[in-house]
Parts: sequence; structure tokens; C-alpha cells
Amino acid sequence: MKITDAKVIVCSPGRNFVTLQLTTEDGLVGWGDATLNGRELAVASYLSDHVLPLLAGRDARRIEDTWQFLYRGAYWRRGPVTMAAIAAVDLALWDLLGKSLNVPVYRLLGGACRDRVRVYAHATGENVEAALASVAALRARGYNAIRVQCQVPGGTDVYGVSHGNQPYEPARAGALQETVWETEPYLRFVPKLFARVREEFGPELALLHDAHHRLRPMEAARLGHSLEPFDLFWLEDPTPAEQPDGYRLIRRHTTTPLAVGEVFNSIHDCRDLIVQRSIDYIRASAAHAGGLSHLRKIAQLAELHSVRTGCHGATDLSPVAMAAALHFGLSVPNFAIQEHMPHTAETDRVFPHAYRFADGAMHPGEAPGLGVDCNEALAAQFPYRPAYLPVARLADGTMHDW
Ligand code: KDG
Ligand code: MG
Repeated sequence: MKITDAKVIVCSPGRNFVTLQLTTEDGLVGWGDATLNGRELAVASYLSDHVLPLLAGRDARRIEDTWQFLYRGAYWRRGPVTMAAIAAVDLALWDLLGKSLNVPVYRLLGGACRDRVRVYAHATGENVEAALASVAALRARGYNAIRVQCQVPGGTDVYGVSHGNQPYEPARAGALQETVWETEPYLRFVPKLFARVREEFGPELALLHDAHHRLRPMEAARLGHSLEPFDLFWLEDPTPAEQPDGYRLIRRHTTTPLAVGEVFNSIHDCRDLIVQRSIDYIRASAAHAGGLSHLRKIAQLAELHSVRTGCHGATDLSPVAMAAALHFGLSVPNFAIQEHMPHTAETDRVFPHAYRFADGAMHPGEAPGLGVDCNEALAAQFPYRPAYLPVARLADGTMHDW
């Protein structure tokens, strides 16, 4: 099953995606997601200029060997660009293997460990009433786990809040946007927000919150402690991910469960956090952490230390990555939850897929491979548009983590 053709498709059906297509001598087509939000063309070039010329003639069934070849063979290894590129190849190879054997990928990963993949949705509001209305709307659609993000009264631009009636979308086309961040009003406000949510919706609903790397460890410890009465499912990314010792400090002060890892791209980024039991959930994704082959190794290490998975699933992970997350979530024993941010209708038309949502959970479907296609002709109607993630500054102009 030799690889005969490989190409990269860059399109923007509502937002930018970088998609890898691998074709074999038998005419099978496999898809991978290589989207790195705000730095898309770097991965497209890494693949087109440096990886694809090496793939022609390789046996598509040698998935692990190809992974090792691209990782060890590059010498300059790890890093988001390299690992997103390796992930795209890895996903396309799993897709091809499933198609060649006529089975969905989850069966190749050991088969289903559960019937469905529990997902959480995003509630967002410019004020508390709007956030409560957003939670109510998601509950009515069947979600039983909801992340709640809300603007701080008076203006601090909290991560994850949409403006107007639009669903939240992290990247913005056009000029780069600068937002203002103030830690103290945020720390005072978030417990009040969750008190209202619990009061309104009772104890059963799983509630999550994303601090998006904006706090120092001791501030995060304070927040975790003040949220304990509201029994969060998790507090996400309380402090920047490159400071694993910060999580040890947070742990000493709070029992609020911690979730980390959407920006991780290798097992080496999370090994200490997992082994030292400084976190409860690992959020690395198949798209940014080296594909299904590498993510499974992370999950296996996590399983040994009672850490469960809660993979990143924002809209900047394409439907190809979403499908991979669902095959992974169905098959990994220590799965806990999967993030679900529905894509735009244009994105769903460009990437028709077998996965589906019902009653707060998803299933990857039974189509061979990952169960996602890419309509190239339609994709060509949505050309790439430069778009950036916002940045954050303190009120006095100091740059801060976004
Ligand atoms: O590209 C950045 C987004 O994926 C990120 O901001 C989303 O934090 C995020 C989340 O939890 O989905
Ligand atoms: Mg996040």
C-alpha cells in the first residue's frame, strides 16, 4: 500500500484550516488535520516543502515507523509546527489503514471502551444573565457538561466570551486585536458567577471554566479554593503550561480538579505533571500532539497515574481532528470528556463527516477510517484569509498571556 501522492489544502470555510491529503497506489485517500491557529501557513510549508517529498513510495501501513522517521529523522524535533505536521501525516495514515481494512479507526485502537463519548459545550455571556441564558440553551440541546465564561462587569475582556449573538470563535480575521486583562476583578467575579449558575441549575450539571493561562500560580490557587463550594468538573489552564511546578503549588491549596494541555505537543510537556499527579485531566489533542499514535502514549502514561483525558476540541481543530478525537475517546480506557465546539455550516459542508451528537454525547460513526471527507472543489471556493488570535495587555500596556 504505497503512498503515491500527497498534497496540502488550505481553505477558510468560516475559519482557516490546513488539511493533508495522502493517496495510495490503490487509489485510497486519507485525510489529516494540520491546522495551527494563527500560524497556519508555517505548517503548510513544513509539510509541502519538507515532509511530503519524503513520503512518496513509503508503505502507508507502517504508521509507527513513519512517525519515528519524521520525529527522529528531523533532528530539530518537538515544537508546535513540527508536531502538527507529524500529526497530520499520522491521522492520514490511520484513516488509510481503516479504509484499507474497511473498519472505523476506533476498532484499530482496541475497540470501543464505551458506547458514546461525553462532550462539553461552551456557554458564554457579556453579563451574568446572558451567561445563564446560554447555559439554559445548551441544556435544552442535551448537554450535561458546560464550560461557562463571562465578561467581568466593568470591562475586563475574559477569554472565551463571544460578542453579539455569534458563537465564540478564538481567531479573528483582519487586524490583530488587543484586549485588556485585569486579574483582581476577574478573581473576585468568577466565584460569584458560579454561585449563580449553581443556584439556577442545581448540583448535577457538570461545570467547567477556562482561565486560559492568565493567572500566576498563587492567584490560581486562590481561584481554585474560592470555587470549591461550586464543585467544578475542572478549572482549565489556570497558569501558563510551561511552569509545571506552578501546578504543584496550586495543588497544595485546592481540591478543585485541574485540566491542562491544549498547547502541549509532546509527552515530554506533560510527563512531570502526570507522574507527580499535579493535574486531573490531560487536554492534549491528536491534532497538536503528534497524532493518534503519540496521544495514545500520553493517555497510557496518564492511565498509570489516574489522570483522565479531556481533549481540546475548539473550532480550530478541523472536523478531521474532531473525528480522530472521537475514535480516541471511544477507545481509550481513561477517557473522561471531550470538548465540543460545533463548526460552521460551511465547514461541515467542506468536511462531510460520519460523527454525530445526541443527548450530551458524540459517536464517530461506523464509516471506514476516520469517517471524514474533504470536498476539494468546495474548499477551493473558500480561500485562506489571514486571521490572528487576539493578544492581551494589562491596563498599563504590559503584555500578558492571552
Ligand atoms: O487556538 C486557540 C484556541 O484553540 C483556544 O483558545 C481554545 O482554550 C481553548 C479551548 O479550551 O477550547
Ligand atoms: Mg482552553
